[in-house]
Amino acid sequence: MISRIDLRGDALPEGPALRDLLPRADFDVSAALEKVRPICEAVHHRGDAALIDFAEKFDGVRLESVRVPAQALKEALEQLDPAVRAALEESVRRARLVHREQRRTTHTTQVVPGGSVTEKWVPVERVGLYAPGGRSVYPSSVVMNAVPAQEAGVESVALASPPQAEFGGLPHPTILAACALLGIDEVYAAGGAQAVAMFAYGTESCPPANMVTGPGNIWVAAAKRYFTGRIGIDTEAGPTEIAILADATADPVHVASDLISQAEHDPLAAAVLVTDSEELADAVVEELEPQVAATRHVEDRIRPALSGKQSAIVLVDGLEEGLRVVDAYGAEHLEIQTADAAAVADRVRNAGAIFVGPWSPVSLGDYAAGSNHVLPTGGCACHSSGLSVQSFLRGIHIVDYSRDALAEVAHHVVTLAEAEDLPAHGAAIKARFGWKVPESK
Ligand code: HSO
Ligand code: ZN
Repeated sequence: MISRIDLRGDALPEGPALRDLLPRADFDVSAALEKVRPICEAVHHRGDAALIDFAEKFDGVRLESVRVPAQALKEALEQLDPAVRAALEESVRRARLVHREQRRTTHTTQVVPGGSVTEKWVPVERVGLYAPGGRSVYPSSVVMNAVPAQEAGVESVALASPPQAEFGGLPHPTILAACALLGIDEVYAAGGAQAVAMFAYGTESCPPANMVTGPGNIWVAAAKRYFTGRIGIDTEAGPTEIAILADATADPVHVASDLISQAEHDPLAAAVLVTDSEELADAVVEELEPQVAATRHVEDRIRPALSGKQSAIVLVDGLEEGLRVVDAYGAEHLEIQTADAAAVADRVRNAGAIFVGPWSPVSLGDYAAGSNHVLPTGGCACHSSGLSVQSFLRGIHIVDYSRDALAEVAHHVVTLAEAEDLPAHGAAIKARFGWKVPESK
């Protein structure tokens, strides 16, 4: 059900060569770009009419309007299962605790007497959140996107989610209920690339947004790439990944269940176990079969995910090598199931989020740890972080120098301007001092 990659014996290769030995899904966003271009341009030129046509074509429902009426949001929350409501409320409460502490404060550096640089943190004005429909109806992802945006102080937060034929063309009721719970009252029934285009260009019913965040399928990822530069995005978000670094002390029952938990998302989801213990590897393989057989999304997602080329058990010579492997892989989620797990976790450099020890499974982080579950996939953890308050803020430098403070450094500015063959830059300084470079003190 899951392949093995045996890296024991020879020394591990360095950098990209090591990465090439590790499993990863094909998720070719650039190939999807050409397909989303006409969709995006149709929304540009025909606005709401294009969104309504795409809903009919892709979602099988003819909409009267793309904007979800306030009444539908209210009713969805009223009809939400009270246990789900309580769980979502706790998820929101914990996420707010963590994300509130990520807020940045304005800071002024007095560079010289009379010369200061202030860094002022300003939230993005308007953000469009995306919540998938179909196989992945995740109210938890509404929480994970909305909470950091709200804690950052974003004034205008709208959400789009695909229209569902079985709910009369509205997005899924749990998505609507989550919006109502979070105070998001501007919701659109739009899915896929066309929803991203709606936010990027704006339509008659939806004003344009400065940024789009949220998970989605390859079409959503491709549309985000199409609009990069015009709007801000979080990440392109590929299929979910779990890597587990485990030694002989790990419990194979936990390891197997955690691998399956993320394989449950998608046939392209990745489950990777890195271990120096062949006994653990064997015990996990033995555990997988009965646990897989006992769960729900077996044939459509879990089996293809575990047996796909993106998943494997990687055998290494020891913990040091294991750490090199997980760093080269840069997993979206990394569990550390070893002796002294906290110390091992502290040494990891590349991961979207790290889950320490036997009582911190990824499922906890998906819903209720307080951490964010919108995380970099596909190795992007080597250069990017997950969604946070910071994602929705811009740090603006405010430069304020007096005459004396400028005079003091003027000769350096003029010298560098000359060195770069940009004399007009230097002249902008000299013009302020009778066209002369002030004497340096
Ligand atoms: N593990 C997914 C998020 C999620 N899990 C939503 C359950 N619902 C990507 O981090
Ligand atoms: Zn998950």
